[in-house]
Amino acid sequence: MLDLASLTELLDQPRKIVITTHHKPDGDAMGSSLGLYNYLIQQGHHAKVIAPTDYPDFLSWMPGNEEVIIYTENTKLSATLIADAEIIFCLDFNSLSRINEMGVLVGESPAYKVMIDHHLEPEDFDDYRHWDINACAAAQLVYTFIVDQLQHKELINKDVATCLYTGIMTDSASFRLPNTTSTVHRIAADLIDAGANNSRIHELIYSSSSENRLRFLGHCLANCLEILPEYNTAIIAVSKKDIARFDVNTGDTEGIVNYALSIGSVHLAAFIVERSDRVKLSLRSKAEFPANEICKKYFQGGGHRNAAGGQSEDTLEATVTKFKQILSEYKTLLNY
Ligand SMILES: [Mn+2]
Repeated sequence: MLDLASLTELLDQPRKIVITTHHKPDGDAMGSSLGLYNYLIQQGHHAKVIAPTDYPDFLSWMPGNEEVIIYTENTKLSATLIADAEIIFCLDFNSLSRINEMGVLVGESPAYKVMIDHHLEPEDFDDYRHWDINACAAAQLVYTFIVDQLQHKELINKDVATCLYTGIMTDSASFRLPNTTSTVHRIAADLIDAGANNSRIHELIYSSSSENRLRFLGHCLANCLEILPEYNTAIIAVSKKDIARFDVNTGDTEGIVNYALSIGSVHLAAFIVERSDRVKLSLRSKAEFPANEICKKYFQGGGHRNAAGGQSEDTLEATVTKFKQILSEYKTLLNY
């Protein structure tokens, strides 16, 4: 691993830079990427954000969004940019498998790779690393990278601030998760001072549902929610048929699991959805319960303690049954 000080030197001159993030980007993935992008272009760098896949409309308003390249829609251009890059920033992920086929291209590129991330157990593909699992968002680490490492607080302009605020807000579940420290609030305050309109950002992210999405949410809560009182656990299981019936789009399922977790007695919530090729699980937990452990051990996934994801090649019914059986192993931990 190289010293970040030499990266600071590298960035003294305009460079060809690619910024990428994990597939199916969320608010932190796009917020951290575009935050860094809006910083780098002020320094005269030739920077491009390449997202491995598309992302929902409620994330498509951030400054610089119109310049984002979607890999699956522009494979040739993306491959050229990655091969020609001098520096590739890898934000909000730490394993090349998280960027699908792009992982091979990034791995083969002669560019310096910079990991800015807050997930557990980073893979060893990077040359530079700004990594902290205690950070609530990759956007928080982009902030500290710009301010503490590069000493460019004055370059946190309105565009940078808007993107970074969005990343921090979404990944901390609106400043609610246990990793929302006083430092995070101070950074958020700095970003507001730099021009981020916090109220407007909340509105753009959380109050931009489509009618379909809201009706789908209603269906999930009324018809698909199951509570297991002995495990303080709630499950929302959704079939392919439901997805088709409500014309559910990318991002429409995001956050639904949090409604299940909002029940006072629920310590663990699972959103289990049947997709075309596999079943996906999204887990959220309160306090110390390790949602990521279940995903890692049983569902080829992982994540953070309070927010994790996984998948299964079984049917929806079989996956739900397996999940319920696993809960007995965690009964004591769930009954705190
Ligand atoms: Mn993140």
